Amino acid sequence: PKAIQLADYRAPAYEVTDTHLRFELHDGYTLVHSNLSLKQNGDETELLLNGQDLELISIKLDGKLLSEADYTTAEEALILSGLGASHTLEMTTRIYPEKNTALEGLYRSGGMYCTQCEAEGFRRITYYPDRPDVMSVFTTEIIADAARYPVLLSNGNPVSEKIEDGKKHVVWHDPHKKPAYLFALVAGDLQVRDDHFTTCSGREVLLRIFVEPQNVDKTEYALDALKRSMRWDEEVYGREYDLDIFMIVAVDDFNMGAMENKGLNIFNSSCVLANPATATDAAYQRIEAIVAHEYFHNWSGNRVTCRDWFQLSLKEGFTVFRDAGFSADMNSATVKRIEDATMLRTVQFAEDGGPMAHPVQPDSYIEISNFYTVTIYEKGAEVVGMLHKILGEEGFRKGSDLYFERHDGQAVTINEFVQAMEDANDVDLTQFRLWYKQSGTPVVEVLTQYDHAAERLTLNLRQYTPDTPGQTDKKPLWIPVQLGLIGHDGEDMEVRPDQPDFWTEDSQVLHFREAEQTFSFGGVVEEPVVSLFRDFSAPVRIHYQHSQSALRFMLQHDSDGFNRWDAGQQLMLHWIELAEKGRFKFTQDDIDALHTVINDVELDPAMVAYLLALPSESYIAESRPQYDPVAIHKAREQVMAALADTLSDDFKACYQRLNVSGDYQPVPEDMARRSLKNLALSYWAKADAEGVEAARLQFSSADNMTDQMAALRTLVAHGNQAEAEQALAEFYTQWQQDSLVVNQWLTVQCGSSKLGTPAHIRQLLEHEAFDWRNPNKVRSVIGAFANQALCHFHGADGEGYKLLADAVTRLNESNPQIASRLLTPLTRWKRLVPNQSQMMKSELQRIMDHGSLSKDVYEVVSKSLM
Ligand code: HT7
Ligand code: ZN
Repeated sequence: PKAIQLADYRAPAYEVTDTHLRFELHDGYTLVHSNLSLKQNGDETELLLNGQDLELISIKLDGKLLSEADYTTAEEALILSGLGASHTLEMTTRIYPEKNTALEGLYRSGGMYCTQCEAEGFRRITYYPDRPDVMSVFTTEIIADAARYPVLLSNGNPVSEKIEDGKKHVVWHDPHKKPAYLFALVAGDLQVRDDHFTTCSGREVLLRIFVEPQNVDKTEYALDALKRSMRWDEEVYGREYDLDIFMIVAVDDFNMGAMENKGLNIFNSSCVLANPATATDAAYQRIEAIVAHEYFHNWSGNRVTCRDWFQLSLKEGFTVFRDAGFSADMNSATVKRIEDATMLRTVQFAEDGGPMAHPVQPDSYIEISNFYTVTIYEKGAEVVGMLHKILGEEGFRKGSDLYFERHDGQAVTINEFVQAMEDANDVDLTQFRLWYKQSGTPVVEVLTQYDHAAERLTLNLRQYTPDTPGQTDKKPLWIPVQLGLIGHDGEDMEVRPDQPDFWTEDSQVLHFREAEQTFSFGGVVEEPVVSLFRDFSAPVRIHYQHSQSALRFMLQHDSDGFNRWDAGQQLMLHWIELAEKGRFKFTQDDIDALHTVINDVELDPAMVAYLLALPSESYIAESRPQYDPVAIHKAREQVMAALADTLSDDFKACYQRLNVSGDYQPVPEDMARRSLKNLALSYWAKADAEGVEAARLQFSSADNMTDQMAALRTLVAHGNQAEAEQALAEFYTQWQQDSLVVNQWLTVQCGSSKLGTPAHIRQLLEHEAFDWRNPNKVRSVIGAFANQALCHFHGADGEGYKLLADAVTRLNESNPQIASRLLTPLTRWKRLVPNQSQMMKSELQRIMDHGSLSKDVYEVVSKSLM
């Protein structure tokens, strides 16, 4: 397959000013009639229509039926040449949604029809210029059996509805121009929960969530999150909703989390359905974030969209930044920052260090679906976040206002986003743009020197970005370093650099812009503890050797919550390293620091839980150039046991203090309490049989899934085999009717370092609850195994790798997107210790040798083997 290059971008030859679609849904096939109004853009007279797996029944140009001689067909395209200034093109295609297992285009999930058109799914529905810079006004008619498909939905506002001869006909019209990737259609026997929202200008919007009948009691929270998102976007970004109706539909078979189709968001049911008995606090928080994310796309993505897919982060990075701001405002901002930085350091840094490393704005791809990555989304959001740090709250808002105003209704580039920020603030962001173009994780080396007599601190910073596939010799970036100096009393000292041009007082940000720069600070009366990159102010690796005592001090005193947590993580990483060398033992100072944290009742309990949680095995792995997952697992277990033993009385007391009864509420304070309570339970159970007994009791008496699932996890991790098996069996008996809960049951086992062996995974692949066609099931079993049960996935016999390669080969045929995403852990082979590394590479080669690979899998495997 051929790579697509950003440098080859050409504006479309024809616009489609109006798109009329008629869908006839029949058993076994669907007919799609389209009527397109075409208008020439420049001098080019050739129109390329994308199409994939379509049966063309008829094609008419300006009312005249065309024969095969009148057009050419290329690979997945139909080309009309010698066209004039404007035309009407009518086509009928036949498609087979029932046979569509790739879940792109129009497909069936359970008893319903639904679509997924981003990025290039629309071309599986009908021939069309399926590119984001072709924006059109859509009118959509849907015709289907009235009894089986009473609900027929598409984008925009409803226009008409009738039933004739047992068939329901519905017409929708979307007045906003949009690219085909935002098109959506749903048909099914669904129930709806309604609500209303009054916008800031006083318009009434009808809010509707459509679900299968058994799920109506799981829709309240998403609706609440939606209304809060709508209000927040008005207040924080001045963005008002623009249709009379906003709909969400829950679908069981879905490749990703959700999709922002104009006025008709389609959600993976796992990302929208929740009630206290079935959803954990983490699920509630995920739902809140994803509902917000999709809603925010209405402006950052739909009203202003991407010119081409190289600009994907224009909408995704910005929208993740926006949803992070929302979550931070709804919950604890520090905890949200810790979660985001953890994700970046574990998953995005790994991507940057692997064969698929790419810039936030890539310049080439084989399959665009492979580029819905943590780099595009999360690193993209961090880049926007750095702009926010540099411009400040007010400057950033001026920039976003200008961007939306200037580009409303357009398909634009990342450069135009940065330009709006520049123009609104009168700054030169030329150097900053490199963040979009250079791949790889920058490294910042820091040296500090304190001159007591002169009361002066010197800070020497050096930056470099390692080579990544296809990119060498990178230039210095503009790195915002949020800085604090902490005195011996634990209070922040005043920071006054001698280079005021490189300092922003409001945000306490130092602007580090050269390969090497030295900053000095006068009037520093005592040697401070230097708190660098507060609030994770840049997505970089920091090389700075804090002493152990400085880390303990920061863990207890840093006024920046993020760095407080980070200091604790650095201490823990050090303990784990010592354990691996057989030299770990707590010092009294370590114990005192941990005591202070666990007994700090003033602190947000969610924060305490994060401060006491050990870094995950993947986080530890990612902090090293090469790693041995089994050794990491053993060392981490040893430190966990020591922590649990040393503080067992504190954990017991903490658990008992926080284990209060009362109705479950998915509100931040209660979630925070539960998170610390359940962390304490887990440590207590690790240390003591009494703790396991408490978990057993909590498991059987819990009235909410957060507590039940936490207890189940604890029993699986720290109970004996019989206790774990019994709890799992009881859980399955209780929840086997609820597919989303069963997914959690699968994940607990498959991601477990106790149970997640290849043999057990193979057994679960045969279980009645497993289904290869459902991406959530595949992720719950194979994804959890390969990404969480690292000591088994990387077992010495290579069985884990073989299992993953078998799964990828199987899914390559039925669902290439999922196959390719699942592959990620194998692509990291160069970072593993030699034995493992070789076996991983052989499995990649085995996939390659399989032949007939999808573009998705081919791209990832071939780049990994380079
Ligand atoms: N913009 C949406 C992306 C998406 C997607 C991409 C490829 C294949 C399937 C997909 N489903 C959704 C999701 C989002 O970022 O909001
Ligand atoms: Zn998105």
